[in-house]
Amino acid sequence: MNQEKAKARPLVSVVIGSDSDLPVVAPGLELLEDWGVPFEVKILSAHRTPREAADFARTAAERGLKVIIAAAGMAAHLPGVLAAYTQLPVIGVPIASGQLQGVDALYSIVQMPPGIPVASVGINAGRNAVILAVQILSLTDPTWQDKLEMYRKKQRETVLDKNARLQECGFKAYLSGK
Ligand code: RP5
Repeated sequence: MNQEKAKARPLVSVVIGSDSDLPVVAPGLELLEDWGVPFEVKILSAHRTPREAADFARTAAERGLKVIIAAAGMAAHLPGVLAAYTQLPVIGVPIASGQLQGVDALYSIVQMPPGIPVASVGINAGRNAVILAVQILSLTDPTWQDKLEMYRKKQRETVLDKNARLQECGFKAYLSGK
């Protein structure tokens, strides 16, 4: 089963600008693994490996990919450069790094010129990028709808449990963990 999964053609590509971004996207990668979504993760830089980044994006659709998640920090041009070379949806994840801690990357990712859009999630919000990517996949494959529904159900139960505990013990005991 695991070997079959390993052979499956990736539907989602998670591209990071540097290996220093990997810890930030790791929770999202775990979610993809848990849900059994075929994915790949690559290090490609808009500035340090521009040719390889362009080649990746040019051939992404023909390799069967459906969505690209691109995470980068600082002058985060990676999502925009990839979007320039493909018509696949690109979701950008601004990474908190450098002196501006992700505000630079956020502005860089959201302020695409008209005609070449990139969807942006919040700073370091790799998990949200993955959920959005799977929502896109679910438009054409109901397999993923079940995973998304389960995830929402679990979130709902967690919040309701917390609220029940808060009502029962009051805010001071809740805060002290008693
Ligand atoms: C960006 O510059 C990367 O995405 C990373 O967030 C940041 C710093 O890169 P390293 O110097 O850690 O490789 O291109």
